Amino acid sequence: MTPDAILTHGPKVLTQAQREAYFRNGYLSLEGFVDKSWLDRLWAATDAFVEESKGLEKSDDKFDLEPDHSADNPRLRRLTWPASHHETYWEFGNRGPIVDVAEDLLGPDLKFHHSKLNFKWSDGGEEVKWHQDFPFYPHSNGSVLAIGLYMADVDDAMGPLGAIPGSHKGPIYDHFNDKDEWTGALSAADEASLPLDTAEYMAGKAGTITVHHVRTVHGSMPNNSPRMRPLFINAYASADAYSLTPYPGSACPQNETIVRGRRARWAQFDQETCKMPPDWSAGYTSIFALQQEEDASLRAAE
Ligand SMILES: O=C(O)CCC(=O)C(=O)O
Repeated sequence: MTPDAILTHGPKVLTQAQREAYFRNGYLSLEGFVDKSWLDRLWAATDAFVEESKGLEKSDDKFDLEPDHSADNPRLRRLTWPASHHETYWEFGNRGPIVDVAEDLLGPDLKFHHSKLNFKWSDGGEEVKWHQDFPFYPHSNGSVLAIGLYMADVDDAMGPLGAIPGSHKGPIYDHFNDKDEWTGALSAADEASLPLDTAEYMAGKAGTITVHHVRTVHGSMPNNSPRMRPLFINAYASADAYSLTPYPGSACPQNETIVRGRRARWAQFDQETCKMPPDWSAGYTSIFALQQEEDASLRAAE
């Protein structure tokens, strides 16, 4: 759906200025948008998963772990597809307050795409390099976004999400290197062509949400603070934005669920080309493992 068409529908929770800022800049943050009762429920689920992860020595399709993760010193990078693992996460993604924000920015008919909980653990939790989401999950049009929830207070030392204003209106960048291997990140040359000094880092108290457009160039620095930075991300698409690839890896049954309105009878297309991502049908770990080059087999060219 186009921004003009979306703006013909009255907003649920955002002001006109916030909607326009999102369409202009490609991102938005809302301080303290999610209340404590939601955060308490999400933490109850999350604490149990951190406990469960202590029994693991290496990543699997549920937990993405830093290489030195141990029972005494758990270091999670990501809980993959939380909506598939606990009903509270899915209730939040399906009916929580962020769905109103998604509707204000995607229009009245919208689909859930996926969720993930990126921990970025204390004292060195890894960076996420500059990238766009579109090359990971290309759609027939760019009316797709991701909403991140800070489940704890996040300051500038903790690797808050950073976005480059206006970059969603620029090119769709190649996320393969010159050997045609998937890197999940922009090349050094493309980074150099961008005004990285204009990046805005969206720190915020617990309950703050970040919203970024699927084409916005975004990333985050390492977490060098003594506290972890849990960012619970849910991604949505306008109903008329049809996914061009199956969802990677193991099943995420909620993928493509209509969470507001109805299924689109017609797909809308942007007139642009985009290199397709690798075939991940045999498995996918996470952007962290890919960008840190831990599993070369996942990076092989198609
Ligand atoms: O966790 C972060 O800081 C960024 C996450 C992100 O961009 C992603 O998972 O695609």
